[in-house]
Amino acid sequence: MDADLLTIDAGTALAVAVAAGVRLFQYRNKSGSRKEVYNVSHELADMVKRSGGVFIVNDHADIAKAVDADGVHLGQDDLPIAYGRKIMGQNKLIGISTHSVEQAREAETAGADYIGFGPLFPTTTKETGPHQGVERLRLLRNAVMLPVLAIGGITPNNLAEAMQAGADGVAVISAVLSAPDPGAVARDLIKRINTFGSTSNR
Ligand code: 3NM
Repeated sequence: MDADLLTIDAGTALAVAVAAGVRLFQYRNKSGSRKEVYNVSHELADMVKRSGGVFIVNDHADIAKAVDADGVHLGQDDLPIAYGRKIMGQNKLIGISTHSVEQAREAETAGADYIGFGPLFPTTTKETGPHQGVERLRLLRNAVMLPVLAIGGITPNNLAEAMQAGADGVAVISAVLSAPDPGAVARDLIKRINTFGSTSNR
């Protein structure tokens, strides 16, 4: 969930996603104050806990720890994984955004629990370099054992390409949040994901 793309409040958006069957949530807020990120994360963490889902805070390991989130997601320019682990402890999840096989291998060696890889397709949600494409995802899939979540420009129409290239799952922002009926798109994505068995070799 990206704070800058929300047209309704975060709690309402989360309730819609929970009702649609989404179980893994990340709160991403690049423009708000840390106080706002803390307050919203606190509310969302409680809601996700009640729903039985998994809640990850983007960027801020201290806030993730403070709200007892299930994990933190770090970018290449954020805290090193070892320090994130120090804050979060052994029992929480640490995810890392990666944009190359080399970064994915580094994340695996450093003890990440999962990696994001992207942008798989063109996206305007984040300023990124050129998109990676499914062939690079396929190469990365074969280079690491960690769960790989594909991100960037994923929609119900191209989700199959990501899964067929070896993604264990997908992370989606605008296709859901910018849709006239976010719940319907989330249900559609989940239905399509569930047609793929586990592709991993773990
Ligand atoms: N990270 P949408 S691409 C947050 O490549 C983010 O690491 C990316 O949003 C990466 O689903 C991205 O709207 C934007 O394209 C994803």
